[in-house]
Amino acid sequence: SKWTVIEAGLKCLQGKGIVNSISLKEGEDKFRESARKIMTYGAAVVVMAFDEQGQADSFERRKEICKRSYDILVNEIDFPAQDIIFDPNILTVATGLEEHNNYAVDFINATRWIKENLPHAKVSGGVSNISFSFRGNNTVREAMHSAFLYHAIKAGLDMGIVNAGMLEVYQEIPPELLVLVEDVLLNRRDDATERLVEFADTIKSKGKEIVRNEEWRKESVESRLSHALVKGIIEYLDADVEEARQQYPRPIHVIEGPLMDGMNIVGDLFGAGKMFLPQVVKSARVMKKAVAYLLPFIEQEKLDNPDQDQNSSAGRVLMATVKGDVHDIGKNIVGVVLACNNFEIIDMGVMVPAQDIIKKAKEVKADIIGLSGLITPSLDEMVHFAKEMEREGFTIPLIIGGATTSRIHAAVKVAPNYSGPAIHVLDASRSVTVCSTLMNKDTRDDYISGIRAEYDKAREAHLNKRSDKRFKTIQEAREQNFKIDTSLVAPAPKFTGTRVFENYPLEELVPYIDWTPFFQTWELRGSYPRILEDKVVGDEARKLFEDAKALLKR
Ligand code: B12
Repeated sequence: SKWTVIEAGLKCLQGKGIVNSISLKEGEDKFRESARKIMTYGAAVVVMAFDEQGQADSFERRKEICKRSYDILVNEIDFPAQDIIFDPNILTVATGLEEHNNYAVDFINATRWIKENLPHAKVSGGVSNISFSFRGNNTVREAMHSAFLYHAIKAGLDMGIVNAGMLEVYQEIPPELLVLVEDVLLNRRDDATERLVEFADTIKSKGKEIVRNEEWRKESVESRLSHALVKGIIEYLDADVEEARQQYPRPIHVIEGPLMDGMNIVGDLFGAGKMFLPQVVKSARVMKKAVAYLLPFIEQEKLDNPDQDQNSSAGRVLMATVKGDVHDIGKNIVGVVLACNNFEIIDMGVMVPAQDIIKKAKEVKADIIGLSGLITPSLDEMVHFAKEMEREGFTIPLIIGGATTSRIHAAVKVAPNYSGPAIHVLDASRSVTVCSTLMNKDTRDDYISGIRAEYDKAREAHLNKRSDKRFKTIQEAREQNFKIDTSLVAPAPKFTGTRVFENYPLEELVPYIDWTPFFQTWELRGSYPRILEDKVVGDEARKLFEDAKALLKR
């Protein structure tokens, strides 16, 4: 950490830098001095859990050093707490030394402690250290990295340095290996290291390539495509996509079917913290390559289709992913599907500022503007875009889509800001019907007024739901706090453990059912039993409730 080099770097940076790293190794004065300089450049800082006595290697030492560093930074020199990233040392486990056995657990607990006790501070770590004992055995190392990340992220780890090529999908770690790895990481048994070393020896000599399990190649083409997407494997992609293309009636069906199904699995695993960003990037690449393979066939299909008049476009759709958002797989698919249906697509790509889209729409005389967005900030950007369309006097339809958008967002937030039609479209296949209906003079007006009526109702239901909530003042809430009657002694349970009821009359359970999730599943908003009296959905809720009870009696 040569300060002159760091400073030269900070001077050249356009964005916000992160200095990696400072610590209390050389005492508090040096620590303060470096931190003050870093603050002058507006950079963030990685603080190693290191002090005058050396590196923290227990939970207590990690806590002590991080707390001391935090107090100096935040309370003494006013360093912004959100710019502090602690690195509480990921140290190698399974070394054979007993005192190393709890290293991963200590790191995870320290992470949790930092997130709970040092407000706004972040936590990072160098992940591959954890598996250093298994150098040369990538199968074990990859499993260790993923399992470690899985648990550390749950405890609050914000970032980690990891070789993206050395990560297994948590879900895909063979169960036998996962147990052994987690035994080591979570220090679950005394012989955990020996057992993992023993297992590692059985696969060591084979090396990564040879041990790669190729069983998945024997499965159906749909499963193979899913597997390739989840694991980011490009090797067999063209052959598999070709096989699927020959099996499915139309090339577009391969996108809408197995490829979309595979991406949904990726989405679920990512959402559950079982896949990590670098892996999702690989999946995205596989998806793009598969779509690229199919495109010429889709084009050819259009040329071969004698019923379609190639010269007259069904309409000109300007598509873009909104400013700040990089997701484009969904937008591209919608573009392809619409193009297959004779729409002319002008795709502006990703992260497109509202003003650029507006300018382009005027220039190309777009019939419809299609916005895509998948992250929460995109929802506001879409609202902003609707306002801009209004300000610029547009009347053409605005269609919006992407995983985080919804009908209710379109109805409550977007539509009220634009006097033209603003419509949420759930997926690519629906985009064709929506765009075709909008472009057809005979169906357009009825469709738009139908959507407006539907959105008015949705907005009303939404407002109704909100006005249901009457909040107490903080004073009232405090007066209602839970009063503990300390004189009461909890009775001892009659038994502890599990009791199995073989023949139990299930109707006795019915009064205990929490019906609220049931109504939610049917998209009727409100809590049971109040929902039965709700002004908007009460009638439907009561009917549904009667049906459900009748079903239970059968
Ligand atoms: C792949 C992916 C990525 C890839 C994107 C690659 C690419 N070129 O697109 C990468 C790895 C780059 C990425 C990055 C990030 N991602 Co991401 N990503 C995903 C993931 C797993 C799949 C998205 C996808 O492609 N789905 C498949 C397509 C086909 O579905 P779709 O986009 O919904 O499109 C369909 C419909 O919605 C509709 N549609 C879509 N657009 C449009 C437009 C119109 C006009 C119409 C009519 C219809 C329509 O039709 C499509 C086909 O039917 C999702 C999870 C998920 N469940 O969606 C997360 C997800 C969207 N990502 C998420 C996050 C948080 C991020 C990051 C912030 C992560 C990070 N920490 O850096 C960054 C964002 C960076 C940024 N500024 O945008 C979150 C968003 C959460 C939120 N509410 O904000 C999600 C939901 C994951 C999660 N559960 O946490 N991501």
